[in-house]
Amino acid sequence: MEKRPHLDILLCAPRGFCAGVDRAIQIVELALKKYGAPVYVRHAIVHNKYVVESLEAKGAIFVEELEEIPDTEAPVVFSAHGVPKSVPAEARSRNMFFLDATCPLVSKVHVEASRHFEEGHEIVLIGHAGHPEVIGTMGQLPQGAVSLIETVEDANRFEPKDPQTLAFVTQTTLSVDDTREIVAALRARFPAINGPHKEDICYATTNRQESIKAVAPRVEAMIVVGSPHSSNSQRLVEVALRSGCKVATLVDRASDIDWSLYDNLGSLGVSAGASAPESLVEEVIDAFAERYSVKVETVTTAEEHIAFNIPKILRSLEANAGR
Ligand code: 0JX
Ligand code: SF4
Repeated sequence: MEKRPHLDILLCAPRGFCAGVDRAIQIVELALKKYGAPVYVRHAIVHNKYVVESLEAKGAIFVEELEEIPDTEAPVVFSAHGVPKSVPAEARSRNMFFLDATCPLVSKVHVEASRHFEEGHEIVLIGHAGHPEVIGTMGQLPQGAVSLIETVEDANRFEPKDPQTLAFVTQTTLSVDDTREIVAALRARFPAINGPHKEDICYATTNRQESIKAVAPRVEAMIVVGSPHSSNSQRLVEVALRSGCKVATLVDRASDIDWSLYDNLGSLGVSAGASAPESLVEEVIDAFAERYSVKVETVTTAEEHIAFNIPKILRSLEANAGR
């Protein structure tokens, strides 16, 4: 039998599901258990194709806007990324039974933005145009109250109404390094700007980027498990490339691997975005194990022990789950 070549796999830890994703998926699953199908979900509960398809198979129906949902008594879940204020308002006006799966760390940014607004600050949001979290955060306040800044160039061009009453908030899944530069550009121009100590990037985003930084310089290639539209997963690929790894790709699952990139490999780094299930990481490692004789070493750069509460109305069921 042909001898398989050796491959060292360095597995990043932490990787994969964060507390906000875990909570959001549980909300849909518990709602399905408690109320039965269908459960409507506004926007992909998290940006992962496999998660969405698995929930669809259990009876979840995904829509982009509430207007796509017929008048119904079925629960309607808002995705982990958060929603503009107009969404719960519309749901209430239609007497919908809704469950909000917005990550508490995204809600925290909403609260911060609202506080700045009440204090009379002009608000800058650092984030990516069109992303649902950005739409949700901007939508906490009246139109025009929040200006979006995506790059250092935007920060250098930005003209506030009054530099003395400026405040900033950020998207939670940004590149830590890019955001540091944008914040520095804003602080240099507007020393009085109000904001968090560093930014609003969450613990999970920070930890996953840190672990990539530890692994990427040690390997010939990196694979990040995650869907193409997942912002935090895309950032992990960028971080790997910037950390000196020549080949870094995002794959939804093993069947998406472009094997021409992984010929004659001696070492590979593996990580996963905050919305990617661990089963798909295992699937990717197994696919390499079919071609290589693999040795897997986990590189741990942080420990995570965070969990978020499930909405009260679903909690009794959570305690009974698995019985
Ligand atoms: O595109 P994102 O990284 O914001 O979302 P994803 O991939 O669903 O990750 C989990 C949700 C993150 C919210 O902050
Ligand atoms: Fe919450 Fe961070 Fe996960 Fe987003 S990536 S859902 S902010 S914990």
